[in-house]
Amino acid sequence: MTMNLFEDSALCRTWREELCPGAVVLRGFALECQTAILAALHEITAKAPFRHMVTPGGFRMSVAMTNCGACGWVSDRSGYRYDALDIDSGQPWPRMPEVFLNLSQEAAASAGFQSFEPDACLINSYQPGARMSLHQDKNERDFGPPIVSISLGIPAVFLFGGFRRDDKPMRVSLTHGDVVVWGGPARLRYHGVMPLKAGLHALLGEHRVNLTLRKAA
Ligand code: MD6
Ligand code: FE
Repeated sequence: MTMNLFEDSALCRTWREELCPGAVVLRGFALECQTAILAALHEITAKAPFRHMVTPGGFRMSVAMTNCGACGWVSDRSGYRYDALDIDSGQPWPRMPEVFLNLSQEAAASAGFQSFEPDACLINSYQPGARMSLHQDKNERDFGPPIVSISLGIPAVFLFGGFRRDDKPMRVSLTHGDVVVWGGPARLRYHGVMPLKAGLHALLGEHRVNLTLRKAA
């Protein structure tokens, strides 16, 4: 009999780190389809370019954003919400590429969330200095489905906190190909991203791009 060190070698394509009940980092989970992801990303940003949205309080966000899928996350003076239309072009957001859908469903299932059906993918682009302050993701209609977060490009320090803004967050380094699945009892934890340090990635240059797939409607 041969020894198998993995519980299920077909499913175990990465190292996993549990952050807390409901949140797991799947290291390198997106690497095997990185070429398809980057090609899809170029098509999306040709139709719906990255832009710096304005917060309801009137501040320009340091992270540039776009979306794909049936709904897109937007912010302007009237608030944060999901909208079927790109408010800059008036057009529907580009469709969700198959590779985003498949990868996020595999990651969700591998973290124990079956039948994940995302309808929104928020795409964040960070340049050195860009940051995301601590927040909860709560514009979605239902907090039952998880969020799947795919990190690409130069590494970032992800802040992963508690259920109150002032709970001291853990710091988790996320790098190219890492996928975080986040749901169940962790779904409403505060989280954010430290100001991005300068770096150079072979495929993404001086950027970090993060995709978060959600079931918004
Ligand atoms: C980012 N991510 O990593 C920002 N939200 O660029 C998020 O805000 C986020 O990664 C919910 C779940 C996972 C995330
Ligand atoms: Fe978030």
